[in-house]
Amino acid sequence: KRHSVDDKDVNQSDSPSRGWDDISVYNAKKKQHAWYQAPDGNWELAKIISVTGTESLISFSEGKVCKVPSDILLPANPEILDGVDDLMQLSYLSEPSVLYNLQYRYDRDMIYSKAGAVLVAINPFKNIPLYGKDYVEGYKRKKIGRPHVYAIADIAIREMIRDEVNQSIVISGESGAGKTETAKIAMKYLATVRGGSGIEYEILKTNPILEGFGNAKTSRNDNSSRFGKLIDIHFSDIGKISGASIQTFLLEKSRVVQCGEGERSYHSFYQLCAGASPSLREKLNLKNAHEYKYLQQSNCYTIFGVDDAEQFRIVMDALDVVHVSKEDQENVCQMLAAVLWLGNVTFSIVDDENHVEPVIDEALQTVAKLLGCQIKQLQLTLSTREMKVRGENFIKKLTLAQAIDARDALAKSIYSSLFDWLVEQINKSLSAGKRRTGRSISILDIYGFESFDVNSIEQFCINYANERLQQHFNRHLFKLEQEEYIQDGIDWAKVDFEDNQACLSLFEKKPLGLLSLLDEETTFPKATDLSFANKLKQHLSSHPCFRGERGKAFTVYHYAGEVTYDTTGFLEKNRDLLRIDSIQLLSSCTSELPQIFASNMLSQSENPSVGSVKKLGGVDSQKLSVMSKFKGELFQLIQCLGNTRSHFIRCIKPNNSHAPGIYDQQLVLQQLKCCGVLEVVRISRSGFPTRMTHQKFARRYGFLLLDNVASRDPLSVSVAILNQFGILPEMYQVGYTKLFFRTGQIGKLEDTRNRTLNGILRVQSCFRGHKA
Ligand code: AOV
Ligand code: MG
Repeated sequence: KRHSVDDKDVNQSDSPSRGWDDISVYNAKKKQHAWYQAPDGNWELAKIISVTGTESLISFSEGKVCKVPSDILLPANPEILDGVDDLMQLSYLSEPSVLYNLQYRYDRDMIYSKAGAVLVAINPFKNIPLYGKDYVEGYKRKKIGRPHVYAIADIAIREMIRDEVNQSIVISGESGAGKTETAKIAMKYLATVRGGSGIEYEILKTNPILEGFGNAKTSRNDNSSRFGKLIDIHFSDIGKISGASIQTFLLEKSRVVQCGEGERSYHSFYQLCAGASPSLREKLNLKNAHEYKYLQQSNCYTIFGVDDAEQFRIVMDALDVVHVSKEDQENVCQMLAAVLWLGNVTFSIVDDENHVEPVIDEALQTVAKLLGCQIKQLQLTLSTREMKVRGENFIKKLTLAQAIDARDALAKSIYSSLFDWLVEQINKSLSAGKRRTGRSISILDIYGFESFDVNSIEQFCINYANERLQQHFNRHLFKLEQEEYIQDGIDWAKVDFEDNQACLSLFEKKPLGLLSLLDEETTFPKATDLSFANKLKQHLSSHPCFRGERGKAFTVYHYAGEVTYDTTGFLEKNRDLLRIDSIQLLSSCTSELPQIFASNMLSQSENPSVGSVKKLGGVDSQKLSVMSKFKGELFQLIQCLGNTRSHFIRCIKPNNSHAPGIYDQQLVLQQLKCCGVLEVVRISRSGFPTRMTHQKFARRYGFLLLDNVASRDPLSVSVAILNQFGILPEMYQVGYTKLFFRTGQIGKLEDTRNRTLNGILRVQSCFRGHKA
């Protein structure tokens, strides 16, 4: 197969403009440059030496020559277009042209490019001198016009003020692509140009806190965010930052109790172990990181170039800034230590039915002390489960595996409650006493599309979220396009467009969609992962975006590619029962935070804080599952974004070794596809992507006209050119101010123009030669 992008679309489409390759408008010609795809999938630039019949002889820069079928070549852009700021300026918007242009720029440290309205940011994996005061000034004063995060942030501010419309900056990309760094760069710009009251300083300080508690070293990023984040930055009437609020999504709880080889749990644990003062260590009975079982399992304690002790101080200072008292800071540390010690709790078998009880040792005693609960009560929570059967309560004793589950569940719920509590404190501080004017810029830093060898409910949630965001993205950009067409009086019906609604309905349809069926199985007592998988196959097999797989798996055709999900653990993880035993234990604690956690958990399980969840999710609030909670949050998020004007930044990771200067074509291509950049290009290609004002067009090509044009207006000159060159009527449209062309059309005119100009130059140099 020659190209991997949108094959499906290309084949399904009957519109001539929809194909990716524009074969219809490209004839291989001698001396032209063209793209050739090598067997390894990489594209190489070649020069056409000769064309015979359906074959072309091509040569590569290293001197190699070969004969290939002409129709597998793609046209290359003229050199003059090398490294243009905006991919849409390319005459041929093919896959290799896009890849090459981005690489050309990346090699020159121009990591930011535009794809129409979208900013593409390629992670440099090194410090590049594009930031700081001078650049901020440059963008603020509009002295620099090159694509940049600063430019996006600046447009957001201007449009918010000018149009009185709230703005959002939506950042996506895969793990390690640079989303969080980009979000910080945008925040810093806003703080620098629109700060003043001091609150911007507080806002910036939320970063080390959220990263400390919500980021971890993974195999793909030493500082990987394990949650999604939306920060709304509020502005006063005079356009100065007046406050902010933060919303987080789906913290990865499982990392607290387990993580893979070479990865780490949350930074906060290592920071505490490395940075706590001697008196705090004594109070918390704190040991070194490698003495805690939860941290031992991955055999990785440090991150190259990171000083956890120093980070601890930075986080504590940041907590000062957002008005978390010293006492509360100590409470936070106490909870971290309690989680670490919980992991060290061990069990011994106490009867001949393999029931266990926790061993009363230093670990159990320390946990009880840190939480402020009775040892007896803690023991009970970790070794029994209260069950309700036919209205009657009874106590079930736990086996070792069940007890470990209970212990880990407690650790996870303490940690995620702690995270939520911190976010709440930050929000209190950032909004304290500030009057809201309603103007805001929101920045969304959210996990991108994921596809691994084995995909579980986490990927299912994340990819569903991306599917939703993608629709927002498509519709938004499409609307922008549409507006421009309509403004210029162009016939809009000639542009066809298709979005990912089908895949979204696969998820959301009621009662027979993925989410409804998952929730239904989750509440069904006898259901198993297998019965869930079978149910999906039974009801959804005819859906175009679904395919049943053997055993417990199923495949979804996402906009970014197909992903096979393994349903193992889906039901259990979706249930994530707010174990009433944990809540009881925490509410019996004398320490302050556990009590707050318990009441928050209770209120969450009884009446979901988000009233609209019930309405939107349609699920019994008593049994609010992880998925329906997430779906509710996601709907709210999309609704919020829908009320803003969005600006999109797509972060791209150029290689998997986190090294500067390496550009892996296939990896970049895959991401351009996943984050919708190629889709933007496709949407644009499906319309009339090349635009030029009548004046410019007449100026540029008017001299090619055979009859005299001096006296005519730009529009009639333009029309004369179009006629003379036989540009087919379906290939262009004439707007009030601009001409709109289908992709590739301008290339033809450029060819003629260049040939003519070269001819003139040759004649001139001939003359000069004669004179000399
Ligand atoms: P992510 O947010 O997209 O991943 P990060 O923003 O954490 O990725 O970036 C990963 C690393 O790339 C950073 O720690 C920096 O070392 C480097 N980096 C990113 N952007 C820049 C930049 N503009 N200049 C210099 N270095 C940069 V994840 O949170 O894992 O999805 O879950
Ligand atoms: Mg991140």
